[in-house]
Amino acid sequence: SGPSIAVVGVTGAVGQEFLSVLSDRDFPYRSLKLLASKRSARKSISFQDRTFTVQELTADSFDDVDIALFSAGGSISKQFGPIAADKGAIVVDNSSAFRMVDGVPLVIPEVNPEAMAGIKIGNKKGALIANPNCSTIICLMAATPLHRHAKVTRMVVSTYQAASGAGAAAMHELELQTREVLEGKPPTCDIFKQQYAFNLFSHNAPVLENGYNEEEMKMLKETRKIWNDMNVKVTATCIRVPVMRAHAESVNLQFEKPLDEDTAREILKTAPGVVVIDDRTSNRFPTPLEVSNKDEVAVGRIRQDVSQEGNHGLDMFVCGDQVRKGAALNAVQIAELLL
Ligand code: 11C
Repeated sequence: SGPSIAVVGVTGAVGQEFLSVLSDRDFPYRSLKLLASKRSARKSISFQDRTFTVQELTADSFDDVDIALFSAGGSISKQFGPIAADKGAIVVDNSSAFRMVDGVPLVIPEVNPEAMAGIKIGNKKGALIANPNCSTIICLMAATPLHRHAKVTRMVVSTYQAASGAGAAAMHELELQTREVLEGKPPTCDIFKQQYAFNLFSHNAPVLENGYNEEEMKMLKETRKIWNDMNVKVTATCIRVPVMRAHAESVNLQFEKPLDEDTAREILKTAPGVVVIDDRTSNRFPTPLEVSNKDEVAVGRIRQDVSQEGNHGLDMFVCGDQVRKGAALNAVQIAELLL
């Protein structure tokens, strides 16, 4: 029993993680369809003691699908998302295709589940729901509980983003380059134009006319939509670092009301999906490695921003698994809200 599910882009890094998360959380389903491009069709995938054959994604793939989890890139979502929704499916889309479209909820279940009110399995008309960008999800998991308490007026973020954000091929390139550099060979630069191993560089998203790259502007626009606050000021600098699958972010917050660091730490300790690692004595704070393959976002370095008067500012350091909470887990949690 349960809904009929389709996974679109099942052979990608996030597609594979959808399956792990569905299994880990014992997500109930009556049928499961695994969809991918023609190139991957007919591949076998084992899932929960059964072998599934990947089917080619076509306009006919969505007859009798209740929930479709999409992670196959923006152009596939734009082409097939509306087709699936017209056939009655609720599409949870991991791409940026519909995030800023009016009427499409942009949801982090711990933050704004109310945005998807009224969307139900069994409604004749399907719907599109967008999964936010991974950097936005990881940042807002920690910033929102504090925002609810003292209202954030300005947020300054610097990211340290993992290879997984650019897909399985980028993860492979990081591993390959690391070996090559250690062996004194020239590094293979197929995915990124510059050396990645033992280096870091500005995020690979296109740079816009205002000097920000698209990843940085996503953090600004998506935060405003998720918090339903068009006045919150956000600025970000996004950097790709040679880490495999978890993003780290330095977050500086300015509040309307005063908020001291002890209260902030207590708020974060009880925040859903958040763990606090903040031990100044032993210099133990979150690392991308220890949150890898974990569901929770870790936060530490929680401290008063001394540049702001009257406890109106805080700094913190946040780490979260990009593939899991930054993508697949968040999407499956959205699907859980539909059950
Ligand atoms: C990264 N956040 O880490 C990106 C990848 O809008 O979903 C995902 C881009 C997006 O590189």
